[in-house]
Amino acid sequence: MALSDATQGAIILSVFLLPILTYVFYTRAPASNPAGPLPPATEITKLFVYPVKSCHGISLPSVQLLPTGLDLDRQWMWVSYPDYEFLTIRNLAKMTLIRPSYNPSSDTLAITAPAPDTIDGKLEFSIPAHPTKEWLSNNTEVAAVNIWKQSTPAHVYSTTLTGLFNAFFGKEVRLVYKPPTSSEPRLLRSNGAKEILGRTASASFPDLMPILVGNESSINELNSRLQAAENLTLDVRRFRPNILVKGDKPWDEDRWKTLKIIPTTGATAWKLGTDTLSLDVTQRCARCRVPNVDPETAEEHKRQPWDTLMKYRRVDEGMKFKPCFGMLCVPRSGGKVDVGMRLEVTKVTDKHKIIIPGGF
Ligand SMILES: *[C@@H]1O[C@H](CO)[C@@H](O)[C@H](O)[C@H]1NC(C)=O
Ligand SMILES: *[C@@H]1O[C@H](CO)[C@@H](O)[C@H](O)[C@H]1NC(C)=O
Ligand SMILES: *[C@H]1O[C@H](CO)[C@@H](O)[C@H](O)[C@H]1NC(C)=O
Repeated sequence: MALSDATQGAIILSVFLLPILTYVFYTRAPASNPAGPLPPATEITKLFVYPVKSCHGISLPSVQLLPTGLDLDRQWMWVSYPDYEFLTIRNLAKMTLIRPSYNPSSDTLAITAPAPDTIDGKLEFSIPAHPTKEWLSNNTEVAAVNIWKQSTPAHVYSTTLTGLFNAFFGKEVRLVYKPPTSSEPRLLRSNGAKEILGRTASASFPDLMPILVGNESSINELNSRLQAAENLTLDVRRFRPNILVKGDKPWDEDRWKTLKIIPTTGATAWKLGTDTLSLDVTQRCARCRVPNVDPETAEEHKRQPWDTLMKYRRVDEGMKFKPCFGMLCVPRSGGKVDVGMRLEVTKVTDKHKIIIPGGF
């Protein structure tokens, strides 16, 4: 009996095609991840630190990645006196006019601000960027300071150094310092809390996490919208990133889960046994209106980029009423990071969701 065409077709299908289809089904690994395939490797184009919280940033060609973030980043902060409550650019836009500069040969930070009631007068003082215990005991006193309803001990600088800045703020203030290694660390909360992150991690004075990674392609995409709407181009520094990467696909960072930085040969990582620096991406960075402030002039734009971001960047389920820009990270291992190093996304996820900590 001759086989019908249909039967022959069925035999061919089951003998040849089915095993192939089964093989293809089980080996299409990227498509089985709902967050999609890993993006191609990219490159670090800028490194920024903001030594004094809420003040102007510094771009560096190279910096140490510590367990608490980039060295010199937000280790200092201004507080009110006598209640030691943190001061922030959120309600004091002019804080961005306070400019730190770093002198590597003397390892000092010079802090300047415009002197009030002068044309170009400056207030200035200089402090060690990596103070010794002895210097700290000579020039500071320890007190508990408050940041986002968290109390943490810090070194309060003598007003013989910082007193001139009372005039800039128009009230009594103090500069405080929390070293990257502390016997009483400020523990991370939110998505960086131990029960979420899986380990204990801390930072000096960032709002939430030690590191903000930003992607140039995303600021470019935002700028193309702002350009079309209001002939406006914003500098990425308004978003205060620490590590800026190049990229081709805007907003791809929304799904990043772990990152790896490939050091130049000869560099050593602080986590022995690894030759890479790695970061856990804990969450998206929900934004307030601080990016509306021009970091050079302290002028606040009435609408942008807030209005535009609100239209299309409310992308996090945990914080639906704020737009997101950039990804917050906690270092897993560290060492020297240079501009030009390769950055790889090693894991992606579709499960990012901001946990709002108490006090915010
Ligand atoms: C600390 O003060 C002592 C006593 O005045 C002085 O001898 C010492 O040089 C100071 N050390 C530093 C690092 O400033
Ligand atoms: C856009 O802004 C630039 C820089 O501020 C200005 O020179 C130019 O004339 C503006 N163009 C339009 C169409 O308003
Ligand atoms: C940013 O960088 C990545 C590098 O992995 C690139 O592939 C991606 O398309 C870029 N865009 C964003 C924002 O992710």
